[in-house]
Amino acid sequence: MVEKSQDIGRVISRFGAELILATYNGEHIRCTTRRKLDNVASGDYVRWQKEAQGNAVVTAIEPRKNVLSRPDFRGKIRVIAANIDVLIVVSSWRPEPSWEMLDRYLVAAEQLPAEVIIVMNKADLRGEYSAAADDVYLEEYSRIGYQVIHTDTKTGQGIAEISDALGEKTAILAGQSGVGKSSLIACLLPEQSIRVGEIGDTGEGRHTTTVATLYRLAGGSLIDSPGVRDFALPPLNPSELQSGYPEFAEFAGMCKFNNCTHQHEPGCVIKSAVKSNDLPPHRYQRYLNLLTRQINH
Ligand SMILES: Nc1nc2c(ncn2[C@@H]2O[C@H](COP(=O)(O)OP(=O)(O)OP(=O)(O)O)[C@@H](O)[C@H]2O)c(=O)[nH]1
Ligand SMILES: [Mg+2]
Ligand SMILES: [Zn+2]
Repeated sequence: MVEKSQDIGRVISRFGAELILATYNGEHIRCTTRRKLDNVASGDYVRWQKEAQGNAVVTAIEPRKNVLSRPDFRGKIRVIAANIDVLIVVSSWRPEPSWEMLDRYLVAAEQLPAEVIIVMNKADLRGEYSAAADDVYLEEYSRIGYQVIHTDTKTGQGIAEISDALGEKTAILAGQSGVGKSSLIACLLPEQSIRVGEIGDTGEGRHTTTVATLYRLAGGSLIDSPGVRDFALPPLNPSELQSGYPEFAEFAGMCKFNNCTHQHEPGCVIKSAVKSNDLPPHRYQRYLNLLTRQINH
């Protein structure tokens, strides 16, 4: 926790060289940044001061707990937000869920590190749009201990469960465009006007939210982030990747080879546990896909 001090503020959102900052007493002010603070992001704690001309300027970023980043379309790493306690990965039934992308977010959460909540929004569309296999995939996440919350922003189903889970923490909503991240914030903060977008005929979102923005809840903070088409992980070695699979933990050190990647190695307890259904098979299959892709990159 950063101490409350008059010259420390928290970044609400960033537009190029300009920031909106919440001061220690909750007032929002507009600030400029010095060029060297290029990667300052929503959620950062920063030092700021008033200049002689009356404008406010940020002079330094306080040490960070972590940063959530992703490569942009040119492959350059962009910081999305900083100081994240909880990563809320939001999926919906339309646009349809990508379980592989969800797994990649769960691996990213482990690297931050941050706690995870899996939100399945648009519960009202589940009957119409979900496939039988989806129930099986979804059940695997609960089985290995992830908190899964089903929400419907029209009726408010599941919303209280999210705020209960947040407490005084800082959380970020991440996921595909159009799954309803901003709608969830609008539900949690009915007095704020928050822009939500339509989805197209194909069920794809339209990238309505363009900058990450931090909102204050009763106790904690919640950051809305721009929807993605895909979420790629930075390069990771096999053991970093495996740490994103908490279900493997109870078998740690039990494979014949201590650098076992749980693919084709003899004496692999993970492979045996999948065979005997002591580990969820679809998660394991996607782990193998992801491992192959991470190593070939
Ligand atoms: N049926 C249904 N539609 C919902 C629900 N929640 C949100 N939507 C709709 O989904 C569409 C997209 O919602 P947004 O909140 O803008 O989605 P987003 O994830 O913030 O999208 P980006 O900002 O593009 O990343 C809107 O048309 C919402 O009305 C829900 O619980 N049920
Ligand atoms: Mg949005
Ligand atoms: Zn193994």
